[in-house]
Amino acid sequence: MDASSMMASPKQEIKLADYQPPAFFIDNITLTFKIYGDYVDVHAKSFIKRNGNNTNALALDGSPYMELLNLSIDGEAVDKALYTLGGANLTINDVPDEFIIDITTRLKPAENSRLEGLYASGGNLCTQCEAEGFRHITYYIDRPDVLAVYSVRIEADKDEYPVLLSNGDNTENGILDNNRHYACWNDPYPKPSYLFALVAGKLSAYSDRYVTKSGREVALNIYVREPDLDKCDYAMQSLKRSMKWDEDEYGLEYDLGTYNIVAVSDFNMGAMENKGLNVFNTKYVLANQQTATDTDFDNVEGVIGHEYFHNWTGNRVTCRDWFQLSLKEGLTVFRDQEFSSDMTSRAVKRIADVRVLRMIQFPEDAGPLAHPIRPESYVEINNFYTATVYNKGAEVIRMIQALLGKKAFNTAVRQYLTEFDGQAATCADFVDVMERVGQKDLTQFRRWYSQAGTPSIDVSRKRDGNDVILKVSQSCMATPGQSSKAPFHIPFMVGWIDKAGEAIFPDVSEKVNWTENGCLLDVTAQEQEFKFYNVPEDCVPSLHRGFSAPVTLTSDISDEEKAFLVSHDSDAYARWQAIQELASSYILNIVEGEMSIVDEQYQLIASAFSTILQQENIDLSFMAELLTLPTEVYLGQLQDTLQPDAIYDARESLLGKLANDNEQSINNLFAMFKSQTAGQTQSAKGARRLCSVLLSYMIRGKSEARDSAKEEILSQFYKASTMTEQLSALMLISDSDYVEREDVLKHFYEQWQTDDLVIDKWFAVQAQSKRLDTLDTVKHLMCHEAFSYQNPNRIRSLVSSFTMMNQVRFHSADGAGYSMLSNVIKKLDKINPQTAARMVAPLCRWQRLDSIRQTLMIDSLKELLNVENLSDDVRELVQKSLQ
Ligand code: B3K
Ligand code: ZN
Repeated sequence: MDASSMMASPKQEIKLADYQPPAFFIDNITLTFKIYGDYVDVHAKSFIKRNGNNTNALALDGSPYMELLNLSIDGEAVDKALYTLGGANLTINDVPDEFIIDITTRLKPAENSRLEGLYASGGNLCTQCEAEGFRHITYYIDRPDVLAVYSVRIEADKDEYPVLLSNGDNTENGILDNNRHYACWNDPYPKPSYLFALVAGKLSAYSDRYVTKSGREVALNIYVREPDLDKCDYAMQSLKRSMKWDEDEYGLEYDLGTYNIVAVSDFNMGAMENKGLNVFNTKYVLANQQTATDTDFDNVEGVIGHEYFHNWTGNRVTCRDWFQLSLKEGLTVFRDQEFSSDMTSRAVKRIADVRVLRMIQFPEDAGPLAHPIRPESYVEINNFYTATVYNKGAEVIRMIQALLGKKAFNTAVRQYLTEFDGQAATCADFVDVMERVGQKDLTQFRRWYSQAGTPSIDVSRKRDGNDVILKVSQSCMATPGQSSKAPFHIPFMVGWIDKAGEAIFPDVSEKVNWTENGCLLDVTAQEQEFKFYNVPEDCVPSLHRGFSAPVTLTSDISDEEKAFLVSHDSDAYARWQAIQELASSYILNIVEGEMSIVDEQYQLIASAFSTILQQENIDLSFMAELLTLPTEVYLGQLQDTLQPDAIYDARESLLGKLANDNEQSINNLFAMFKSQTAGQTQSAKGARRLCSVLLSYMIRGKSEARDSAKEEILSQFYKASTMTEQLSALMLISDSDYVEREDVLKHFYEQWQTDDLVIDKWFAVQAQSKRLDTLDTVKHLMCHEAFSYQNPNRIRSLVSSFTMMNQVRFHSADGAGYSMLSNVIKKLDKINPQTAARMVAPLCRWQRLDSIRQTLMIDSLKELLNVENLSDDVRELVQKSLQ
């Protein structure tokens, strides 16, 4: 079936302001899945009750991808005259106030390349129902404020589908005729349809158990293909750590006897929190040191934690409607970030989260697709699983925590979960509880939910005798539909460092509390002054500590003061930010030809850099962060008009200068830590990370040094005992013009060709290469036997790695990168519109480019609009970006 040609008319925009409670509720549903060779019959028996005394017809959501075999109400077949079956819904007139409806549908999972609803992956069957996938399984009131108790029976051939899983606990299993068997599952917790899941296939379980705080035993299983069983342990340990962390931190225990996770290779997103039966992209489950990098391990832990934490924030308390998505996603991202911080390094995790926000969310907030964390309208909800809803949403929760204090915040979260348990709530419900329990006025703070755009803060200083006044002003750029913004309530963390490098804690004009992290200023007005009393001369303020709000900052802090902060600030984020700002300013000055100040700036950077290289007793991962220059994408955002080539060149020249001027200390440090890279401890991980950054400098040193770095890299590639080391060598080689390059890439492919996740890395590494021929390589790789449009991981590893992580080559001046992307989107849209839509964003940022590139990008977008039967998913984004 061609997906798009079957769709009815284009979807209409849905508005938050139009929300109406459902006309009917479904309290209970019993589903029977009969799985046969090339189809599945689904029988759904639902108990339906009218909500109040409306006189509406029963409107059920459906889809053109299923066949209706039977429809009866209270045991009687429904007369054809009483219902209308459109492409995507079923309306039944004259239904009673309470009744049982029986619906049988037939599905063809093997034909489902959209990967929503019931589909096949590697011969197994699985489901993805969030946001609106359940309507592809049966006709239903497919919205999150309809919560039902689900009982599921699955029947299938014993040999083809030995494992049969659904939500909740397994209640019965048995044998049927014709080599078939069945399994029954019951989930006692009422849930919306988006949390339904079913898996059937040939899978092996990696099992363990967990005893909850109150002594209940939970069976834990991770289901994978048999050969992958040796890659499940880290995910299992992460799951157990998550369960313990949620008990310790929020007093939240798991509530069923079973927690199942299934890993599948074909998945649109990272993972899905279905109650008691999470379905995961293999990328976030399978990991051992030979095949997964340290970053992969961190991602596994983060995503396992994220889905587990949804059991309370999302499942026990769900969302009233999809506009409230950040209620569960922002809060759960915040929880997984905190979990990962507690398991690893808080400083490094915070920096990683800030990087993601700046690389993905800030550009989104500054472009034509900007929307508040609680959007006001959408055409295709799948387009709103964005960095804004997720990551800015998490920052908003983090600000609430800062305003309330951690203790009161945790109490308030527990109170929210108690009050709304078993219900579908709104963001406003959440903030109301925070305000009441935390006893903090959040009236103005609520604007974070309704106003889009990244606020900018500017800070300047004025000395007044012994005192210093910080003048803080805020503004926020216009975003689509919001030309002017009311001021935000911004928690702004500030500290002071004296000239000896020690923290001081002066009294402040406003009522604030000092903690060891600094003092939190309530920035609420467009312009505001804060007076700090008795601040000695030469003290330097440390601003925006811990990245206390998702804003950009400018200030009158001089380059010398920034260099001082790099060496002396006790706040890790502020230290890192200070060196980032120095390096950014230098690189942009080079780009702009502001040569008069760059020498002086370079001296400051070089001395800060050498101080970092010499620092002892420092977390090595953090040291690696401090030595990593701002990315090209970040630098580009600081320009009014992006100059991709000039940024690349200037950044390269700074890397080269630093490599040359610090050759000896870089080599020494490398030699020292190279021997400490074995194992999976935090310090071994840190040593690997640091060595990888040091190598990236070593290859840019003087020619002799470069030769020995090359030897080092080639030997690291061939001898590596971990994927982290092998891949970091491969990335440098892939970027190079070494004669060995082709052999190395071939070797890697042959070494790993049976491991899909490693082959994804092989594609990604080539797509990220800064070589001039990379676009040709990408096009060439699209014809490779291992490339497939059907598998989202593969598409992302080749195409998105290029379009999102290779700024200089994607924006090649002839527009070839843009037409490549638009051709991929066209083709993919027919197969998997959701994944196609997730690739559109790089083209939408055309306003940021020069006029020649703008025209080329707009042409590529317009070409997409001309595609016959373009999906709602892609059309919504393209249209918005051309408005
Ligand atoms: N809730 C899912 C995302 C579903 C995406 C649907 N397009 C994963 C997560 O955030 O945990
Ligand atoms: Zn989530």
